[in-house]
Amino acid sequence: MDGEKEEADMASLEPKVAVLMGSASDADVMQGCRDLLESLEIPYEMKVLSAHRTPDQTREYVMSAAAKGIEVIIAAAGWAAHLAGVAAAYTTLPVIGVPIDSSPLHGMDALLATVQMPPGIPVATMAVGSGGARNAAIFAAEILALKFSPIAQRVAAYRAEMTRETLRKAQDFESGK
Ligand code: RP5
Repeated sequence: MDGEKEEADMASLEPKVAVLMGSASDADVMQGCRDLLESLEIPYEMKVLSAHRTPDQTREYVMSAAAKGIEVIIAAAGWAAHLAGVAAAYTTLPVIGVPIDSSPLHGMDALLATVQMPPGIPVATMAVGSGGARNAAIFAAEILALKFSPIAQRVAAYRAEMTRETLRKAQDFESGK
């Protein structure tokens, strides 16, 4: 993409990432995902859609996502978490899955349901819970960074800051502060 078009595209407020959650009750776990998308200045929209409870609406949303400018889908769900897999079935956009630890099995059920996709329909599955939610935002940013250089710069800056912060904490610990 040439520089001018890239800038114009980035300036648009149209969402580039869709964050789907199986229930509004997943919102707290997904807060870190939202925070990071915002700090990386990535336009996104959130939708509560369930593979099991609102399958028609889920299908309709995912099938129309690419046409309205969505480039990456993040899908978070708990229990028998089929949301990411169902989303991946209805689009060739990259789908990032976040298994939510909302069930009595603490997310092990959601992890297996999200990661164990049959050959041909991949879901890029993150860690269970809030750590995975944060990584989903970073992974989405890394995908978009291939196309939008301002996002690539922000991802690199985020990584550099994390390294600085980690070294600072290590130094404090090692010097007994
Ligand atoms: C899943 O069931 C949702 O993703 C959520 O993690 C879990 C519980 O949903 P609620 O019963 O709280 O709506 O589909």
